[in-house]
Amino acid sequence: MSETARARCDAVVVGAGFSGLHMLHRLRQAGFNARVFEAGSGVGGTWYWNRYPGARCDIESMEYSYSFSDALQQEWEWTERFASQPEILRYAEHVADRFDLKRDITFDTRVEKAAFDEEACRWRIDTDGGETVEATALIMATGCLSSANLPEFEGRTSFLGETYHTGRWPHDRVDFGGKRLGIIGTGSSAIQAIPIIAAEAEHLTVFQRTANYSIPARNGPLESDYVREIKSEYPDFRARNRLMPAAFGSKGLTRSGAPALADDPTAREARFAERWERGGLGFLGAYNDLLLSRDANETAADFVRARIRDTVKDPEVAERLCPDNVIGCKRICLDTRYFETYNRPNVELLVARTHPIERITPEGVLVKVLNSQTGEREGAREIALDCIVFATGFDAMTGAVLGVDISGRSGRTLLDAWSAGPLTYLGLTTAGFPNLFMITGPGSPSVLTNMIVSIEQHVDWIGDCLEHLRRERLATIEATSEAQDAWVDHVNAVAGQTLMPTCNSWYLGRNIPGKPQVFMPLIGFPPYAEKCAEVAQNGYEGFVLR
Ligand code: FAD
Ligand code: N01
Repeated sequence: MSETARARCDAVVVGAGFSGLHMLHRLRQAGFNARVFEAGSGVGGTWYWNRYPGARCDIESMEYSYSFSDALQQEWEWTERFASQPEILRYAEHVADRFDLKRDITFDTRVEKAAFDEEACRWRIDTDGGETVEATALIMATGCLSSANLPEFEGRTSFLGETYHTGRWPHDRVDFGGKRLGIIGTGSSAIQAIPIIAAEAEHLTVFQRTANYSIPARNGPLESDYVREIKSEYPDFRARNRLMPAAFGSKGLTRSGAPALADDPTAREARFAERWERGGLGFLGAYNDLLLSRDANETAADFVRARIRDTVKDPEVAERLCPDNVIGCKRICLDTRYFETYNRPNVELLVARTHPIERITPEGVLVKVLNSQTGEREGAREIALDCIVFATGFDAMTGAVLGVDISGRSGRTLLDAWSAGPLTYLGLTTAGFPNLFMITGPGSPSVLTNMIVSIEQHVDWIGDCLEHLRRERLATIEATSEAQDAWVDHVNAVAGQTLMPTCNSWYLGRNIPGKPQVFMPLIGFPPYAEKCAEVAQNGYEGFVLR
């Protein structure tokens, strides 16, 4: 690309995870010149940053991969049912090299600011490397789970030992041998890391605020016959998955069309047990109404709680690990011997109900000691630690987009436009910000799906849209406020028909103090994909094209 083209291009893509890589390839194929900026030193996004022990996928390998190139999906060999972080990172590297993507990616560079110039109909984008680039389109491929959440515990910076965040893990191996560790959080990241860290550390204290449901992953090597079978019909397999509610799992066990309570308890138990034994996210697909009816949900929750009580030898510890919220209102976790880990003599579980964190001290973590019956304070206890792991998640869905100072028409900032929560049309665009696109933005199915499927669907839609603008010699596309308002209402209405908004999840922004509480993802991939296609076919309904 010439110097002029580098300073003035058709599109700037922010982020070089699976979204950014595919977007760059798609833009190039359509003859656009595009540049990608990536804060990290390499490609892979999530799989570049989250190198904590045990990090792996919860979507099966044969599905968690791109479908846009048949040659790619035929040649790549996954080794396990659920791929590990190193293997997924190797895959991202392979894709970047195979399609010669790195030459248009600027690494170690954060996009800090983007302003829309209304006269020129172009975005002006500033990086922390001091570069300014002009582009017709600005495409945020910044990730739903990329802005690490490091809570402001009092005294956090006074701690004299080592600290780590699962989403910002060092590249070199961290040696926990002979050390006293504390891990804060019991979400998916912690549930994957805890069994491995516990086996290595001298002692591990787990600080749990909310107990979580977890299903055994039952990971293992991929059978070559299975791989051959999928590869022999890959396009059809992908197409069937796109028709599934969360865009994965068409080859799993079939769903019962009947409500959970229509089965007698023995049949229901057998159905849950079959899925528990198979392992994986398919557990929640046992019945269609598990996320619609509290009574149905309780049958699945009871089943998991019974498995926790079977597994954890100390009945008091087992009770602390039993969640009491709706199963599935947070993304369900997959584990390998997570609950078994609490039978180890070197692991202690402290829960916020009786031992909430008061502050971090130079030597460790100080917890209050509360009476388990009355909740009254009985004292405090300092847990001496050599190392603290923050498995405290992310400022999800909006954190990374709002991490860039974006201003649209009349200089209005996105931060201001979204002050009461994210407003989008189709989760792809936002009114007042022409030619700004978000891949897997709030208001799209994104995190409730196999994200690679959602990424590919968005990349194709954006690619087609930019080709349309070029063909029709149009300068801008912008969502109308009316279409956006109706879309936001639709996203909320769909969520409101389910149990999904009933707990303190990051889907609602409840993990971040002060964040507006709005259910951000849209439930249901197939009708969403249909709607996006329909909007485009109808001449970009709900948009103004100039
Ligand atoms: P990301 O991979 O997050 O990439 C975004 C990139 O943008 C990052 O590299 C970041 O550095 C960069 N960036 C952000 N802001 C800027 C800026 N201002 N300037 C420059 N660069 C910037 N999904 C599934 O479907 N199945 C799974 O099993 C699964 N497992 C997961 C496990 C973990 C630990 C996590 C955190 C997420 C998981 N996800 C999973 C979700 C996962 O994020 C997506 O599957 C997918 O990798 C997202 O790709 P992306 O490119 O959209 O975003
Ligand atoms: O983050 P989380 P994560 N004080 O937000 C606790 C994907 N993923 O990194 O539940 C004390 O789920 C918080 O407590 P609570 C997946 O989509 C997938 O684990 O809010 N505790 C919680 O226990 C997942 O959903 C995989 O009460 C605090 C934990 O920290 C998403 O990424 C693996 C706290 C955070 O859990 C995020 O997962 C990993 C505070 N101030 C990630 N703040 C797969 O298996 C937070 N916590 C594929």
